[in-house]
Amino acid sequence: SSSGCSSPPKLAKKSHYRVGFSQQVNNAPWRIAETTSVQEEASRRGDTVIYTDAQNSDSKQVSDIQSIIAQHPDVLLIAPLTEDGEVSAIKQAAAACIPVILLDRDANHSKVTPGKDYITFIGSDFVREGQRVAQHLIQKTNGKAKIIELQGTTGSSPAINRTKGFEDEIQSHSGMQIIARQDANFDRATGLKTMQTLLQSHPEVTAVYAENDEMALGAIDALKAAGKKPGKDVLVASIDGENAALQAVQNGEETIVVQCNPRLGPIAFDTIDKYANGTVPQQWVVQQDNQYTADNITDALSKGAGF
Ligand code: GYE
Repeated sequence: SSSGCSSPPKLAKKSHYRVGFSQQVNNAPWRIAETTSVQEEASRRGDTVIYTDAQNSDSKQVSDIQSIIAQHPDVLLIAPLTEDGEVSAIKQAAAACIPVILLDRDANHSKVTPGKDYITFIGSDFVREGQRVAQHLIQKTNGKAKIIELQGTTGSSPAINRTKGFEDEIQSHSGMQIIARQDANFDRATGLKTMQTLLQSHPEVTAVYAENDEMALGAIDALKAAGKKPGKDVLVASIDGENAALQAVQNGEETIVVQCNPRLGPIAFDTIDKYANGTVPQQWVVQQDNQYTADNITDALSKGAGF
């Protein structure tokens, strides 16, 4: 590249690193668990974190990343809000010879390439998560359901891939019908409002697929307010594994929660170590996920599975 460093830039081995961490938003259990995991792992190692919170804004996240670049960290962790929104900032970091790792969400591979513009993406298999929800609902309903799909933030890698995994999986089951799908921004209040509106036009709904727990919990409140029993009249399924959703599995209001494990700090810092030692990581470091249903929820809760 014109800047004179390799692609991706090398990382000199040190006993302690200054690590930039650009978080997209920090407003709900999943993100707070992720942020805590990164901060705790850094302090365990005596590393320093330069932390920013973009408050759900692509443009703020770009300027956050620019301000971190100006402080010359050894390495930069980015949890990008959307697949396209932070692409320019990822390239700016690389041009400034700062190696980047994408954490929890990926970027658009037609615009940036892992192993070149950034070291790797560390996060879950979102397609698989969506498939797991679909397989459970197909089995639970004998392949017959009228589904409302509450989608995550438009343009984000988990929303794109959870939709794909779920919809590809139900495609061969003609009785599995999506009667409405809408973006509810991975947010509980938006999930509640969206579900209230959709229930008026689609009272025949028999299942809700929420692409994260927060939206499912909002949908459960909307169902109750409309006089419907979640878990009986309408099956509710979601992804993440936060405490309140695991409680909903325990009390029968949710039929499945597929885990998306937010504890990414140890994996991120291990990957930094490997890279500094000269090992080129895989282009995708896959986080391992569990799933929770009536069959294993008591055991999972006793082991502190939630967050
Ligand atoms: O499922 C959701 C959060 O990017 C994997 O983002 C993450 C998702 C997670 O807002 O709750």
